[in-house]
Amino acid sequence: EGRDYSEAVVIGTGYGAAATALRLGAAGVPTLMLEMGQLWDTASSDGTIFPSMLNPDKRSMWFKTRTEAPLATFLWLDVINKDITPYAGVLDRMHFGDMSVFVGRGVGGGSLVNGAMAVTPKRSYFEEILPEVNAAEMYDVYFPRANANLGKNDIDPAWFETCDCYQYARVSRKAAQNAGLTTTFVPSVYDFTYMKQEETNQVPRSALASEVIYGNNHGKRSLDKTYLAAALGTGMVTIKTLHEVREITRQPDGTYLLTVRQTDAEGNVLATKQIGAKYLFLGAGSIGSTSLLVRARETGKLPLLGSEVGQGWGTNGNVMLGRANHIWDPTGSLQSGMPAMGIDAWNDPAYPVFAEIAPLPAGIETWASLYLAITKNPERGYFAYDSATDSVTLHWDLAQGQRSIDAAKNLFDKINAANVTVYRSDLFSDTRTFENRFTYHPLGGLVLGKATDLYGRVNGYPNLYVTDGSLIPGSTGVNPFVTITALAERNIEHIIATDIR
Ligand code: FAE
Repeated sequence: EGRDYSEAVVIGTGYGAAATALRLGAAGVPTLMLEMGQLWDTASSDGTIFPSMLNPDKRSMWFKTRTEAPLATFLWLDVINKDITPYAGVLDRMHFGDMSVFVGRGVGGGSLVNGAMAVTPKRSYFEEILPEVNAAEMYDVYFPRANANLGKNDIDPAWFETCDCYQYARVSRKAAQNAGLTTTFVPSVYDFTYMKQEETNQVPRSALASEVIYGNNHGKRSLDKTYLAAALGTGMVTIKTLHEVREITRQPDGTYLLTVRQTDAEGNVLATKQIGAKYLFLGAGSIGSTSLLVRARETGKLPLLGSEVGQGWGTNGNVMLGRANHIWDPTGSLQSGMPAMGIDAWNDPAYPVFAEIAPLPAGIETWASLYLAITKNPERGYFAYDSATDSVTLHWDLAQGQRSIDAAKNLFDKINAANVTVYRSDLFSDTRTFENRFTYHPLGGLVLGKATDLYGRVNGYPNLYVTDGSLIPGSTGVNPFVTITALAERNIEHIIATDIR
């Protein structure tokens, strides 16, 4: 096989990777992005790029024989998941013992499948989790820069009060207010102007057609439409899809050499390539980037990597739960798949919680209110190499999630008491009311200031950088992509000025 070389290589095309590639391209640095998933820009024979959640097909998930939606059941019935053909679909669910992790696969990473909530963390909490980062600079420069480039927009509050598709959020707001709690609007990178037109049927529906976790056909400003489009626009950035980085080594001249597997969308291996880089940026996400470096250390390919590589992983305290509403409080059969409101109980002294009011877009009345609670949980997992299977696994015990359940229970017991309502126990395959065996928000593994210096430079390896969610120490207190993007903006500005130019 021929050997390719690019001055800069970025692994992955998620938030950290996309911000990094744009700045490298704008600085005139030839940059190659390697993405294991597909480019999602072509409609299938049914006229859509992505399938809806109500009728998933092979495009929905990454090489599975059956879909694995977060809600396993409804009225304990296995009506949610469907058999599918294994394929390079857009949503992956990776299983590690007691924990499974949802991630996006494709050009745009998590931006293709996520709920588009664009939340800037509370400054006091950001200062707590990353005390060595200059918070004034982050809040004056990099958070605004990230939000502007991501296309953050705010809902029209008057429309929120009257539209059908947020009745579910208004019902949950009322229940929270009855318990004396505070709710807040959540900004989005889904275009609220488009959503308004969906409600009145002026445009094809997407958020209002049960499209979220398997992709949105319209309305969403995913990274392929924002950062990555701008990066390609510099003329210096190229993206290779269905290219999975398998191995990283360093050459005697100090450049990096990647072993990359090219496949087709059915998973057949087309080629194994060697690709060289002077500057190598890891943007494969918390699980992807950490796995690459843990394996490189344990197999002797990058032996100088330290013991902090693979430590400090957290779930952002994710817990999902449902409440049953009274018959006179319907949540509506039309629900926007993009959340627009949260319950802000982060100031609770014992149990800080920021709970997203989530949709349950079943297309029928369910009398259920769904939530994704983000809690403050100090427990951390770690990654280890298993030589028998030559793979890296995440270690997280179910017991480590208890603190998150306690926090969610503390909040939602108050809401149930004030409204004389109960939890739903039919949603998570058995009768449990709190589901914390998965996370949408994997964070950490290559923590800033521990596995790397304070700008994401990997300790021991010049010109090797981490740009993604693995830098964040397990928690941001809110949905993480704005934090990941802003930190990447901060780091790459410094690295271009100091190391590259
Ligand atoms: P990420 O976006 O995961 O991108 C990594 C990319 O690297 C992916 O495209 C991978 O396919 C690719 N990759 C991995 N390994 C390799 C390899 N070896 N070779 C080549 N390519 C590779 O990384 N966050 C919010 O802030 N708001 C939300 O509303 C929200 N909702 C979510 C809903 C769902 C269903 C999910 C799954 C996540 C949600 N998140 C949300 C989390 C958010 O999407 C996530 O924190 C970011 O996408 C993480 O960004 P990274 O840059 O770390």
